Amino acid sequence: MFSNIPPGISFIIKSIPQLILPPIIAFATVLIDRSYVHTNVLSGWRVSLLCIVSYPLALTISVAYSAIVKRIVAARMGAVLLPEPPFLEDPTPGGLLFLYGMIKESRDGYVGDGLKNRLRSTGPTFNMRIFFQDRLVTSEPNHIKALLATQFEDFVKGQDTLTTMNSLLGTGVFANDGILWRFHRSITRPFFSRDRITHFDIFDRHTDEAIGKMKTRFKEGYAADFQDVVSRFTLDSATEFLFGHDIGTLSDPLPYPFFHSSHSVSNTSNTPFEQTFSARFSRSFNEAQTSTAVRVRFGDMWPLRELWQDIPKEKMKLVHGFLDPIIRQGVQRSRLAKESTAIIDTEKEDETVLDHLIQHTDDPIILRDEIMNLAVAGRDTTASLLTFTVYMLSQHSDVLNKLRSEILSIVGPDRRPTYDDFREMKYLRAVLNETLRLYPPVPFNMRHLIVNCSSCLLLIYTLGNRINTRLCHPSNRVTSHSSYQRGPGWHTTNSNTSLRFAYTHNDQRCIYSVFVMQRRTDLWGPDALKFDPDRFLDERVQKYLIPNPFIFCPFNAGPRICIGQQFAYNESSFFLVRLLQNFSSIEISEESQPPDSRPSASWKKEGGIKATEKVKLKTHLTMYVAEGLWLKMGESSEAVEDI
Ligand code: HEM
Ligand SMILES: *[C@@H]1O[C@H](CO)[C@@H](O)[C@H](O)[C@H]1NC(C)=O
Ligand SMILES: *[C@@H]1O[C@H](CO)[C@@H](O)[C@H](O)[C@H]1NC(C)=O
Ligand SMILES: *[C@@H]1O[C@H](CO)[C@@H](O)[C@H](O)[C@H]1NC(C)=O
Ligand SMILES: CC(=O)N[C@H]1CO[C@H](CO)[C@@H](O)[C@@H]1O
Repeated sequence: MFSNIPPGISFIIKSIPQLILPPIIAFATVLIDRSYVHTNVLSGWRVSLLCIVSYPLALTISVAYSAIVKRIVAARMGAVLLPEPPFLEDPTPGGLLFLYGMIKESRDGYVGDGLKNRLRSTGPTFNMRIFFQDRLVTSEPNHIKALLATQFEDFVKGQDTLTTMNSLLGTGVFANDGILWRFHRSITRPFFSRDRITHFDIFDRHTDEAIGKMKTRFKEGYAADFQDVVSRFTLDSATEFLFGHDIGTLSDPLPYPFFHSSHSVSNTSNTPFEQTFSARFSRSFNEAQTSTAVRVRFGDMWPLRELWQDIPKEKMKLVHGFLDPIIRQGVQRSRLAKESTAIIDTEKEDETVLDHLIQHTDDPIILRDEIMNLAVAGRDTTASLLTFTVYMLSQHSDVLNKLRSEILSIVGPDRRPTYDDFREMKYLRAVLNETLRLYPPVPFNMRHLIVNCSSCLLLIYTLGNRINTRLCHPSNRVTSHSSYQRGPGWHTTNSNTSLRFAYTHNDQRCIYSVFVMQRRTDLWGPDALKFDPDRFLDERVQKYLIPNPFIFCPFNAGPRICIGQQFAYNESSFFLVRLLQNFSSIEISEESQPPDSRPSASWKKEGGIKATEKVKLKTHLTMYVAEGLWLKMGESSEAVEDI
């Protein structure tokens, strides 16, 4: 019913009760007061003052009330509240100081520092209250395991996610829960689990185009924005395998560094390049995603930023306009095929994802949404992995040389790589894994805790120095702690185990950060902040990863684990092999890095990985390099290849 009303307006309509209730109650109180106490000084300004004061008063009362209720319920269950950062860290009401810090961090701070600093005073799982709303924040592998796998049913994407993402993704696998999610996942997944050699043809063509473009640019003596190149590569590849038409963004000219006179691409005026369809397409697609990410950041309040217009929906118009005719044609083609042949040949290899989906539904909206879900899920993530991998190669020539010699010895200098090659290339996998560990493309994510009762317990107990987690419902009320030690999946406890029950409540938001977790020195060893692919191959695997597999979760885990994981490994491996067949040196071009994207001077002082960072990291839904990654590469000479 509200679908055509701008989000801001329907938000305000829904908020009317909250807006008028406090002053009405305040006014009523005064009336009662007057009739009983017979004061007749009810002047106009008093009433207005009362109405104004009624809002903070109502807020204070409701915040205090819910805090007291939580405390009582928790105490009754023998639980404590989740630790919170000390009040001194943020004495402002509603966590405004932290919110300000977050906005500042997103501008020139280092990703995740805000969380890391709080974690120091609270431990890896804590409660962060912003706008008086509780958020469980965790970077603890056992809690992430509970969230994603063992207690999957209790932690959902939730209605908020669906509403926020709807303009971008419509209905599809990404933002749905329950039966709808299961349906979307079941029609999408099989496409990724079959043998598809044709993908390699697609990768090959676009890889070659990308490498050719960069070669030309390097010959002119300029650096190229590698992040831009791989974003086009993944978009062209994705569109081709999704619906058989590549958008052709790679055929458009590459941007020049900021100091060059024809640096027209990031210039928002209507230069010819800006007018090309592929540029407009990828711009609309980017802006739709960025404006969706802004919604996520603003929490419940986002509709107020979109009073008159649904911004992502507006941006998606161009994308939909392009997709709709392609989908209509696909549906028509499949109808004709069905009419002309009595027996439907189900064994036939589906050429594209669209061909595959049409076998399950011919609803054009479902088809379009499903395609968009895959495009959003697969494009920037893979571009991010490639960008950070090559960034790391530019900083670690030893790794670059080792990877190159693996490529030359297994694939050789010019053969096209195959899947069997990738299976043999242990070091390549390790390089990708190490990049995914330090620079996970999806650094932060969120779930909502839902339970079919008004309150529930997140049981946190420590075993030695590990923290473990179990969610339990109040129906099995805590009478004695020992009753929890016998159930399935429980570690046997001993005397140095202390049990602590932390209370959480229905619809609590739970933020988890694989970025923070995958950089923890207590989980990965003292050298956790060092980029070292060998940690996935030497004794450190046995020591850290094998006993505790949830410390590495770049694709998440459990029933919602990334559908495209193998596809992404295939695509990135292919691109990297081809890249290193053509180039033997990679250098970051610091002078081409736009001034805004250079790391803040203060990072140097703070040491660790931050001190050696050459670029500024940013994150919307995925992580990326601010203003692009500007590189120069040296072509591999014949002499080097002659081994
Ligand atoms: C390096 C590349 C990639 C990374 C790091 C990555 C990471 C992730 C993560 C963390 C999730 C979980 C999101 C959540 O549940 O909130 C996810 C889900 C998903 N990914 Fe990927 N992804 C990558 C590439 C791809 C590709 C190439 C595709 C498809 C072409 C893809 C398709 C999907 C889909 C459809 C989901 C939703 C699954 C569901 O909710 O059931 N991903 N991915
Ligand atoms: C964009 O290009 C126009 C001319 O086409 C120029 O006047 C303007 O200064 C440029 N803006 C930026 C930000 O480079
Ligand atoms: C990389 O990580 C994946 C996913 O966890 C794992 O299956 C694979 O064995 C790892 N490869 C290497 C070489 O570490
Ligand atoms: C990766 O490539 C191999 C070889 O073509 C294929 O068997 C496998 O299905 C691919 N995986 C995905 C998810 O594309
Ligand atoms: C664009 C370009 O020059 N690509 C080359 C990269 O290397 C492979 C293998 O030597 C060649 O086949 C490509 O032509």
